[in-house]
Amino acid sequence: MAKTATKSSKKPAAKAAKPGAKPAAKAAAKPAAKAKAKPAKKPALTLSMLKPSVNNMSVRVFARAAGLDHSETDVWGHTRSPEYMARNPAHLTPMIEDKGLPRGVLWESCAIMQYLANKHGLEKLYPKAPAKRAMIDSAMFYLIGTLYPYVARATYPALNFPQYAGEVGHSDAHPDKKSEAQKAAAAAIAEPLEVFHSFFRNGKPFIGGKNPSIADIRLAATLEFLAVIDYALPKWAKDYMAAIEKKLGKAYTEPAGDVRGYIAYVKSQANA
Ligand SMILES: N[C@@H](CCC(=O)N[C@@H](CS)C(=O)NCC(=O)O)C(=O)O
Repeated sequence: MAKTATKSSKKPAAKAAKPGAKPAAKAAAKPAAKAKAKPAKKPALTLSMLKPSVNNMSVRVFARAAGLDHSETDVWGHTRSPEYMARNPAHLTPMIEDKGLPRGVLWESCAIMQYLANKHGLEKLYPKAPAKRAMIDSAMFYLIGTLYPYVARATYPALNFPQYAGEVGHSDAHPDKKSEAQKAAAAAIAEPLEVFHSFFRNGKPFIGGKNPSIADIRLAATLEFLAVIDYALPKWAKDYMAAIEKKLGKAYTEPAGDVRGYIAYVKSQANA
């Protein structure tokens, strides 16, 4: 698996050793080829991300599972800075910067996974055959367009995330009204969730078949948020998430740990 370098956008990158600096005695004794070894090259692919976010978790899991050499920059508190907005007027994460992109950057988690899977020929994660690929695309669009808005409305208040303009949670409505809306959104999750199970998985271990696809990564990551409201996931969903974690191993658990850590933190604050 490729190494992932993570840095915070607050901290400047560590200074490289000055050219011409005296080599240490040991290094000086070594053959010239070794002493002149070039410093590791910065990966060409960089990911700007927020650790508590499942939109970001999706791409972070994907990049690790695909073994892509990349670096991560934590942009917490910086997405609306003039520098970030100049590159990404939508001020969103995840965002990648990759050579060859017409505008230099790309955001939207699913588009990022599709692009990188296309670019690197990752057929196991994103099948090439049009009909199979269409099912993965359909599952991801359904997730972003239908499931995720319910998940956001149900969990963002508990996560202390800002809610979307025009919704009850964003308004100055009475707390009872907000709670009612949050409960309605939580209740609405069951139907699309079942669609992923009965229609998209259709008896297979994953939407992608025997192996998790980018749609599976996107779905499992999304379901992580539900722990913040102690949502009672159906047994199949718990088993499904465990199966993805088992298949992907550290590629999944490492980014999931950031989301889970944030959820544990907000829960401990709420109970304090
Ligand atoms: N549909 C997008 C959602 C991206 C999104 O909502 N990103 C949020 C974090 S969860 C963000 O970066 N917000 C920072 C901001 O708006 O300033 C995706 O899947 O990538």
